[in-house]
Amino acid sequence: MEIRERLERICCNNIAACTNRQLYEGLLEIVKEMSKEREVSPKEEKATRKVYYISAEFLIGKLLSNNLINLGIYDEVQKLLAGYGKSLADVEEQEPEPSLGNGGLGRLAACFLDSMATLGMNGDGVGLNYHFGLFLQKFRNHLQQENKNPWIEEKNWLERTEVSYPVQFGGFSVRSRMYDLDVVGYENRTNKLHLFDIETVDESIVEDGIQFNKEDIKKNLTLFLYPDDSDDAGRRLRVYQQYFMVSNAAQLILQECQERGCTLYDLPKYAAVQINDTHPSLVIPELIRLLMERGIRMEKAIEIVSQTCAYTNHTILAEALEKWPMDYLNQVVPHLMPIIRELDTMVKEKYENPKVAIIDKANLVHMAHMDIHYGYSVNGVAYLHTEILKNNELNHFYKLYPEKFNNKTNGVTFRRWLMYCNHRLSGYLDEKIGTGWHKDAMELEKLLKYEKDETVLRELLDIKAENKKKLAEYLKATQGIELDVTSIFDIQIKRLHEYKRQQMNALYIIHKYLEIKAGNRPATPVTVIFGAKAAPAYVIAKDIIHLILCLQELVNNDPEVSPYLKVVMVENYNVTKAEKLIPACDVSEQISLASKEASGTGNMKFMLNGAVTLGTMDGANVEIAQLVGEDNIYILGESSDTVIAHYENATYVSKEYYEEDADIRRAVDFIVSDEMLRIGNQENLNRLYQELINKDWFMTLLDFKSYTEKKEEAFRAYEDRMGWAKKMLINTAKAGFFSSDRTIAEYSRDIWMK
Ligand code: 26Q
Repeated sequence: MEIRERLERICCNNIAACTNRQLYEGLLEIVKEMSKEREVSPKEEKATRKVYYISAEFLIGKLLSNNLINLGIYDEVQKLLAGYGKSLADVEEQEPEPSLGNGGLGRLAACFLDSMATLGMNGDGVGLNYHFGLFLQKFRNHLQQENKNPWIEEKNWLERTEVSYPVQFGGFSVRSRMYDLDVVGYENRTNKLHLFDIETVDESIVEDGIQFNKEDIKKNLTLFLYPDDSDDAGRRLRVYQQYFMVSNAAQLILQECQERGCTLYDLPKYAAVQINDTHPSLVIPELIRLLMERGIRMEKAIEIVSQTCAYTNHTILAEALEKWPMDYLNQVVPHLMPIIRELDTMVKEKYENPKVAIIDKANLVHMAHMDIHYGYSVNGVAYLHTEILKNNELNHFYKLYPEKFNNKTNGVTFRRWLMYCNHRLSGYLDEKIGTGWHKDAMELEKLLKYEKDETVLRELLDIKAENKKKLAEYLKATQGIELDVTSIFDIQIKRLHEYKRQQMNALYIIHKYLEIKAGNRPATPVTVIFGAKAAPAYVIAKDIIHLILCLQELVNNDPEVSPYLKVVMVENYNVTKAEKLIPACDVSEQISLASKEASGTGNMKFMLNGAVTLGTMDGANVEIAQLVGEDNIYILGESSDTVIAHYENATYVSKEYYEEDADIRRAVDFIVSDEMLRIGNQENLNRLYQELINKDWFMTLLDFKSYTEKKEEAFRAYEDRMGWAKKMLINTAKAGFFSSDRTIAEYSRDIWMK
C-alpha cells in the first residue's frame, strides 16, 4: 500500500485536518511496519557470528526523520505532507528526544548501530530502558538547574517483547522485560536495540528536580541514566544497573546462540561481545557463571568467554576508570565474587606486578583490568589515544599482551550528521558529485575538483549563511537572543568538563570584551556559542556555566561591545540541538588539553558540515589535521608529550603564567571584578578564580596565549571569503575517513570476524 493511503487510513482520510500530533503518531506506525519488513531471520544470516554491542548508553536522538531517511522515503513523505499544507519539520517537533546517554560514548554507540545495519551486519545493541534520560537543563539566576527528562509517551518507538529473565542480586531478585527499538539501516536491513527494564519501576518516587529515594532498588533500578561524576549513593546504584544490564545481555546471548545450534563450547563462533567502556564489564564474570551453571567447568568457561569478549576504552582520565569497592560488589552481586576472586588469583599467580592486578591492595576491583586480561581485544578510539594507552596509561598491560591492542578511530553516521541535519548541503553534494558518498563516504573527495571553482565556493558560503539564519531564528524563538547572522559563528558544544576547557573560551571572551572596550574592534563581529551540561555534582563545571551565563548577560547588554561580540549559552544542549547548531558553524572549538580527549566526535561532525577546526593536537584532531593539512585547520597549544611531561614532573604552575602574562592576569582578574559580581555570585566566581590561579589541573593558562593568537588568526582568515570557502570545501571533502561505516568495517575486519 502507498504511504499516502496508509496515512489517510490512520488520519480518517483527511490529512489536511490532522494535527501534527496525529501525523507523528501515524508516521510512527507506518515506519514501524516498514522497518519490520527488513528484519533478517536467523536462517537467512550469512555469517554465524553475531555482534552484541553492550553499552550503558545509546544516545540515539529522535528517530522519525532518521528512519524515514534510512527507509528511503523522507522526500516522499515531506512532499506528501507539503501537499496538504503540513510541514515534516513541525511534525518532528512532536517527538521527544530519548536522551539515553551523557555524550560522546553514547552517541558513538548510536552511530555504530546505524552503521552495522547499513553495512548489512548481524549486530544488535543491548542496554537499559531508562525512564528518564539525561537531566533536562534549565538556567535560573545564571545557574544550571536539573529536571527530570521523560521520553516514553503512550505511543512510542519501543516494542514490548515476550523476553524476560530472572536477575539475582544480593538478598533479592527481579524479573526483567525486554523492549526493542528497530535500528533501520540506510537502504538495508533492520537490526535491534534491546533495552531491558523491570515492571516495578515507580516514576512517582521522583521528588524535586531529579531527587529520588535511592534505597528501593525495585522502584528505581531503571529510573534514571546516571550522569558521569555522580555522588556516592548514585554510584552504588550504578552497580545494580550495570549488573542488571549484563545479566540480561548474557542470558539473551546464550539463549539466542543455543537457538542457532551453539553448544556453548563454541560460543566464540556465534557471538562477539563488545564491551563499551567498563560499564558492561561484569558481563565477563556473568557469562562465566552462566556457562558453569550449564555444566561447563570454570577453567573452560573462562577460556570460552575470553575468546568472546572485546573491550573498548574511551578515556584516559584516571578518575573515570571504574574501580568498585569489594563491599559494593559483595552487597550487589555476592554470587559473582567467587568468580572475580578466581580471575584475580589467576592473574596474581601469573604476574607479580601489582599494577596489573584485578583486586588491588585497597580492595578495589578494577574493571578495565578484568577486561584486558579476559578479553581478546583492547582498542582505543583515535590514533593518539591508542598510542597513549599503549605507551603510558596501559603500558604494563601492553607489555603483557601487545597483540590485543589495536586502534579504531571513531566515526559518525553521515546519514544523521549530513543528509538529515544539513539538507541543503547534502542535496548540493548530490548534484555536484552524485549520491555515491551516501554509502561510500570516501567519494566526498570528488568535491576536491571544485576547490578553485568560484561558483561552487560561493554556493557553499550561501548554504552556510542560510544555515546560520535558520539557527538564529531558532535561538530567537527559543531563548529570545538576537544574533547577527553576518557574524562569525564560533561554536563549542560538548559536555562541560575542565579538560575540555570551556573556561579557556570564556577567558577569551573576557579578553575580547576588554579589547573592544579599549577600541580594538574586530573586522567581522563574532558570536561565541556554547552548549553544555555539567554533571550535577561537579562543582567547578557548574561554576564555569555560571561564568558563561554571566558573560552572556554582560556582553550582550553592553551597547559598546554587543555589535561586535555576542555570547550564547544554549539551554539543554542535546542531539536535537546539535543537529541545528553544527550546520551553522564557522569555527569549531576543539580545545581540550592535549592527551585528555580520547577522540571527540563532534569535531568530525563539524568538519563534515564545512566548519574549520580551531583545536589542540588531541584525540582525533590529530587525524583531522593530517587529512586537511595545516592550511585548513588552526592548531594551538602544547603537545601531548609536553603535557604528559608536566604531569609526570609536576612542572606546571598556573600562578607563574598568571603573574608573568598581563593579558592572562587581566582576563582572570575580571572573573571577580565589580562588573561580574554585579551579575553573578561571589561564591561561584571566586571559587573558579581561585581554582585557575592555584590549581588549574587542566592547564588553561598554559595554552591561553597560543589560543587567543590562533583564534585571531582564524578570524582574520575568515575575511578572505573565497579563501575561507576553500577551507570549508576541503574539510567536507576530507571527512570521508570519519564515517562510522569505515570504523565499523574495521571493527568487523580486525575484531569481530577475525
Ligand atoms: C562512570 C561511573 C559512574 C557514573 C558515570 C560514569 C561514566 C558515564 C559516562 C563515565 C564515562 C562516561 C562517558 C564517557 C565518554 O563519553 N567518553 C567519550 O567517548 C567518546 C567516544 O569514544 C570520545 O570521542 C570522547 O573523547 C570521550 O570523552
